[in-house]
Amino acid sequence: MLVKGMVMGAMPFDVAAVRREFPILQFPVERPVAFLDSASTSQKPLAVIEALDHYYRTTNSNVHRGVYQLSEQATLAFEQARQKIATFINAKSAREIIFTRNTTEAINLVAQSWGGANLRLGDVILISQMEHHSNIVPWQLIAQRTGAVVRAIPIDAHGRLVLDQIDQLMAGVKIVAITHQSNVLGTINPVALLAAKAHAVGAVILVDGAQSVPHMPVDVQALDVDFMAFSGHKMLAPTGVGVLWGRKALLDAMPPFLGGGSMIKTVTIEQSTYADIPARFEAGTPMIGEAIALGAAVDYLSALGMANVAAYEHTMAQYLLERLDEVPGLTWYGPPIGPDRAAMAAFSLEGVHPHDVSQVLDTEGVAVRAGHHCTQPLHAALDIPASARASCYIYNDTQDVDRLVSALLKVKHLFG
Ligand code: C6P
Repeated sequence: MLVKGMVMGAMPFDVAAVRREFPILQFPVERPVAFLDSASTSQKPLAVIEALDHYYRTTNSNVHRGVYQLSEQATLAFEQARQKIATFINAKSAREIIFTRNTTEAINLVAQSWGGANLRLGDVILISQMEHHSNIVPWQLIAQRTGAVVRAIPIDAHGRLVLDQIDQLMAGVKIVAITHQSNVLGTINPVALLAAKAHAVGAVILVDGAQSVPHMPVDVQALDVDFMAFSGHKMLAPTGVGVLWGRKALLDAMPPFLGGGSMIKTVTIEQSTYADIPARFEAGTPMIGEAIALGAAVDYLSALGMANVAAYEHTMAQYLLERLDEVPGLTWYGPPIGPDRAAMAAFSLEGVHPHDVSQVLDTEGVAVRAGHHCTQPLHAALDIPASARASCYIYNDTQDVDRLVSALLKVKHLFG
């Protein structure tokens, strides 16, 4: 299927061809799954599966250690993946790319390392009401250690940040830690504006890119942010690998997060000196095959073109919201369709618990997530204990959404 809304002059987005690249979407053969839970984790294309397989069949060995051929090949492939990721987000240098386990670890790294070195009693850490727990709890932990306080930007009825009072909210702020795209509301936040506000008061800004980097072009220099955290598994790569990007000058000045092998220059029983970045923040044997496979995922996404991915997903967002409007008693959350709305929708179905919704959808071969999606403060602000959530990616088509809506009508019927 070719879709409208593609970038001028670019190849049209052929979702049928994309779907064929994902083996899991062909199973079970009688009724392949309508996978609408990519905000949780994405499916993997053959190119990524094969990159991981190829690494273990041909190259497996430790990196930065051996002076034998296999180890040198593994090191080269690992460092090439780092360079691909740097190019993907327009980092100035591959040295600014730190491999972590996931977004969560990347944010904890900044909170503990940068926060431990820079936060003092009464300093403010500015987050928002729509943050994932991964961008709340690490800040609470460092606030407890340093005496800093956590403040949150509220959200409005459409699930957008309330920015009228932003200048007042910026008073005393040392770091802004904000999600680029909400994993529940689908809101795309104005991070460039928040970066300017942060810098105007001498603060730095960390962006939680877990839901943005997989879905849209992200240019860390154009956004003028200081740190960006994201997870490989949400952008077609395996689990176990994530990324922290940081400005070189900031990373250079930060103390280690974890201690161990690879992150040192010299060690005596009394003390150690530390390696330069990125090694300083990569203690122990890293996730080598996974990082290489993340490089393959970046190649795959780059070949599609991130502007094309974003344009296609915008058409899916529109279709999803329009079709959900047809289900009686359904309320979806987040902004209406527009440039700040992603292709996902968390929703409530009147009189039916989200877990029951999800279970009945599952019997129809439709996979959605139910619960609080690691955003309890957001659900408290929405005044609901939980929600069901459908989220799209490059391999979802309108038929997946049609199956979702038919199954939701069945849920309505079942629960009267
Ligand atoms: N959200 C979801 O279903 P990790 O687990 O470290 O890879 O990603 C954490 C994370 C951080 N920020 C945002 C905005 C996220 O959406 C997530 C992960 C998943 O919504 C799993 S809870």
